[in-house]
Amino acid sequence: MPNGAERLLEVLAAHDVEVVFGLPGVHNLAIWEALEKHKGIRMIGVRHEQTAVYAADGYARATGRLGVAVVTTGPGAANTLGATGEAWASGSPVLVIATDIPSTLRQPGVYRGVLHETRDQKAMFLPVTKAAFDVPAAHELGACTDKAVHAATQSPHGPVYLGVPTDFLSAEAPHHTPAKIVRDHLVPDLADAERLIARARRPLIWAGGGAARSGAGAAVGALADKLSAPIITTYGARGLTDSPYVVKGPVHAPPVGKLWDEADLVIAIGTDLDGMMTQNWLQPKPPALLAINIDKADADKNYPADVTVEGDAAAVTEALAAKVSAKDSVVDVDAVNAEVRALVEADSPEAAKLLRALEGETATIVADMCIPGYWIGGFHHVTKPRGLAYPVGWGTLGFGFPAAIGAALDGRTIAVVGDGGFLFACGDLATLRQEGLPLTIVLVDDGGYGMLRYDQQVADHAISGVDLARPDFAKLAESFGIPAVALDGFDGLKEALANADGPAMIVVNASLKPPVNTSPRWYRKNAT
Ligand SMILES: Cc1ncc(C[n+]2csc(CCOP(=O)(O)OP(=O)(O)O)c2C)c(N)n1
Ligand SMILES: [Mg+2]
Repeated sequence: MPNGAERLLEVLAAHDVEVVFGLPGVHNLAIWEALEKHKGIRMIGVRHEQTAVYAADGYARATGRLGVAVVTTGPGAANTLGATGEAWASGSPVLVIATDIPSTLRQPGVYRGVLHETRDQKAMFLPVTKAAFDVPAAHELGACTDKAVHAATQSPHGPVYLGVPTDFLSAEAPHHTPAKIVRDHLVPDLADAERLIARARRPLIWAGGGAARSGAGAAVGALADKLSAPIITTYGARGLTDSPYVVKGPVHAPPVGKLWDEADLVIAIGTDLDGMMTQNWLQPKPPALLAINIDKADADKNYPADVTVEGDAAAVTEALAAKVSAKDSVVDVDAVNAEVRALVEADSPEAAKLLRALEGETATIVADMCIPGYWIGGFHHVTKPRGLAYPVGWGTLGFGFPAAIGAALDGRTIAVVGDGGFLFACGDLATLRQEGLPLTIVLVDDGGYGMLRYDQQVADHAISGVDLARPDFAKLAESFGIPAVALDGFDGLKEALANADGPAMIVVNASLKPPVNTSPRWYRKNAT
């Protein structure tokens, strides 16, 4: 009979998993042995466990599929927590499989000093996962893996922890027939929603990550068409639809924010209207709010909804678009977009050059929590669904490069990172080289933690701890066998991107001012 490790892979393969990201340890080695037999699954060996989960997350965001990470017990599992938290806050379908100490050596509640032992490894993951499971017995390994995959991939998506005592991987494990994942397309009664829309003269559509994950782009475009309603996309929904009603800028830019203020109905689709988008809820409560969300609690936790439609964003929006009557156009979206472009040019000509270099880019872009990343998150017009991954969920610096490794499994990818965040996972240049992935790193070197330097300036603090010694990044990349060029400013960036093929790094020496979508520049202020 196959062992636990083989059963684990069998269940993953039955759920169409083709790639996993991992780092071996003595406890999980049976999985590498099983991979030798199971040629259908590709293991991308990474250089730190944070990368295993970031890459799984980047893969999940780029493809919409399950991202899987395999790590070892104790410190290996703990090393994934920042990345797991980012996947959790961004609702990414990620499965973190970590081994645990042998079940035979465990004394519940007692730390005995077994190699890699943690008193309660699963407990570390509870606050940063949608669900966490410990496999209770070897014969339940298949069923438990199946349950974990279901939890991660069933809406609302999220990361799931699966803890496997190491001895179960080599024990006999009976066959388990995985259950098919079925998506719930049921559309509830829409009468209340229709009434709310019928009354509105100036509706606004606000689409979030849930809309993107359910593939609601066409439906959202159709609804906007019908209602002549502008569409504001959150960071998690950039590129959702190519509808001409999409506003090409963040709601933190006053001409876009005005659309919210002047709307008499906001139709919020697959979004929780979070603090990062709404300037910590300083956007006023809209006169009417219609929320469409698979998770009712998520739908109106931040702004009370007049009507909540609980269901799949794509299915509900499509049905609604078919039912509502057409409305006349009240908002000139092209004029708003022109205003936004002018604002960027006036605010930061250098940032405008960065954005121009990326205009029309068809590669997937993965941005880090760096100033160029904030500009891209706010102002880059993304040309395809899932075309931008950005760690706004948890604000996780160090996401950009390792998540891009996962995204690059799906095709050409550009990681935009700063000199500070890149060093979090620079060892994974070795992974990039080893796997030969189509990933170009655009590293903007401003001599340190530029965003924090700005925070210190506006707070009138001393400039301290933010100017950093850096390596010669181009030489660093070249030492891994990755070709690199260095530019002064963004002028040559478009050409350098066009010339980059396979693993590559472009170092840009430049310093940008943070954009209006970063919190120190939010324009809405508390009345106090
Ligand atoms: C895990 C984590 N640690 C620290 C921070 C705080 N932080 C946000 S931006 C930033 C500076 C990033 O520097 P760099 O990558 O060079 O980008 P820059 O701001 O210079 O463009 C820091 C330290 C964070 N968001 N996440
Ligand atoms: Mg920097």
